[in-house]
Amino acid sequence: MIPRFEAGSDISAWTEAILASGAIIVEDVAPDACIDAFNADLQPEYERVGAKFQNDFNGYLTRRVGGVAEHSEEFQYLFMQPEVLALANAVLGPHCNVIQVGSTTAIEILPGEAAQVLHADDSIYPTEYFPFEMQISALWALDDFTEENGATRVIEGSHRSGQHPGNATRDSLPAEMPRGSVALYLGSTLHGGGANQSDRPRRALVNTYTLGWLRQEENQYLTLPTDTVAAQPEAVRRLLGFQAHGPHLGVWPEDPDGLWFDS
Ligand SMILES: O=C(O)CCC(=O)C(=O)O
Repeated sequence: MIPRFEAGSDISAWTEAILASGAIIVEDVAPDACIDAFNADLQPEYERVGAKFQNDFNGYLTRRVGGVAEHSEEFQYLFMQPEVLALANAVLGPHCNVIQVGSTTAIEILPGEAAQVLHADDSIYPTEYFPFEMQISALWALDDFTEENGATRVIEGSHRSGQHPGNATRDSLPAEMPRGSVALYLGSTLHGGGANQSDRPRRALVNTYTLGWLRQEENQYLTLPTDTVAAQPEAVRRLLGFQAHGPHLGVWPEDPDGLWFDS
């Protein structure tokens, strides 16, 4: 069973559980009003660009929208949720000066979509060189997640298993959870979108957080318009990657906002 927690409970217990199981669920974190507004903001974007990422891996009945900071003011809440950040910092913080976002993706799995191939998100990095976790994902349920409607499937205990489903010893489990809950899983944990056998879409937002010295999966500098970035509070800009890592990596000599030397 995927370990489950209530919002507001002890983060050190979450950290221990995610490091042991590879994934946890925290129930009922985001308020209804936030989810309603976020879904309403994203709907036109699914229509406009959602099909752009359709391929064998993402599926052809799944619509995705990237660069989510640009599309909804509610993003800030979901991106900066303090308990999620505390967990991300607890897992990744020992291996970097600062963490940063890897990608921000809204995902709508439409009825009839097949299950996604199980995978580890950190396979984009040469993880074999590093004996620690490089990223963590926070997948927000924007609808009630059920096995029938395509709840994300997770192989508990598959983290650091060599990233091949054949190396995992257990079956995948659906991360069933009420909307507003968040599934948190390590970059090395095998997981994938479930098959949607219901008659309604299943929506999610997945934000990945990575070590601050890695290249970001989604290039925020090109994805986000300058005005969008400038309008964010400093903590959001920093987490989006608009800062240096320590005194030497990613510096910007002009340093217009004081974020580019010595994070
Ligand atoms: O939509 C989901 O439930 C998971 C999607 C996912 O794991 C991915 O595309 O990396």
